[in-house]
Amino acid sequence: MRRSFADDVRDGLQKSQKELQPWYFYDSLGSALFAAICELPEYTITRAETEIFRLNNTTIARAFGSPERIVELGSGDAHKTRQLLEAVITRQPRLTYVPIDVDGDLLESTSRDLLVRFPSLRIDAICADYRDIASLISAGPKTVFLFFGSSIGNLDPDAAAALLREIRRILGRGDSLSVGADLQKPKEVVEPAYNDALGVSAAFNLNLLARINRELGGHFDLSKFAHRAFLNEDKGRMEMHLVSRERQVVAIDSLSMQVSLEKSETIHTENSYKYAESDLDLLARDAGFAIEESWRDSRTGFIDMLMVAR
Ligand code: AVJ
Repeated sequence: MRRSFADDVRDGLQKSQKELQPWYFYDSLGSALFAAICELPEYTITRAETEIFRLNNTTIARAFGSPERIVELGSGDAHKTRQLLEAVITRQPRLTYVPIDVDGDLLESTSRDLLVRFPSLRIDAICADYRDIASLISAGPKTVFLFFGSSIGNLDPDAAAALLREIRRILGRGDSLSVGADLQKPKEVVEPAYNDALGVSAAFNLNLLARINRELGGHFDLSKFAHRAFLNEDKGRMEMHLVSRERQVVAIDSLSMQVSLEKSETIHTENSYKYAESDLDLLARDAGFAIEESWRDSRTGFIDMLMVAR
């Protein structure tokens, strides 16, 4: 089973390049900050995908065939998914939706909303890390997997490939997986999305330290850390870090741990890979899928793909 927040914080802060995993951004405050990021003019991903679903929801729903269940990895507030669910339910009232998310409160409120809006829908919500998919979902009825919003960008290429192979093992031949990915774009466009003028991305990043303070008895002084986000062109990814503004030692009570940071030392908190279309093709093929259809937004370079299990 997946390790705990405490274990991952302890391990991550003992590495030579300190790191915290991005799945821990999403406590209640973190989910709210992420929802705010989605509204920012600099952050294009959410609007791009919303446009794709608005223009193509009936086509996409038709391409799903007639699934018995739709499993969504990292469902969040399922805002964009609503339009798709609506299009699917119009074709076939009977459907089970299986949202998987690490934020239990959000999962519950979203599920309640959807049940009211779609009375014929059945929901089996799972509060978990979607990387444990193999132990959460068993093979069986005709299934469609959804992995939207460029969540795949958080995974290193090897981990992304492994996750897609696990999904493939659950699916039957002809079942599909729909993946949304942010395409490569110039530094001048992609960096501001993670360095917005309002400072919401900075707050989202710093909230990870605030969460350690709240849940693990940490003593991080947030004013002693700066938010840094930059495009790592060699690796094809945006990186987020928290930079120590001075040399400091921080106690985390419930881990009985002292964290020493040099001035300018960083804690690496997130990677967001930006894909080339050719990489996506390879990724799909290696995992046993074929990209049968894909939809791009009109302005920013975002793609939603329908990968069909071969
Ligand atoms: C939810 C992983 C797609 O990487 O763009 C937004 C998270 N991090 N701003 C992304 C995020 C900083 C987001 N994903």
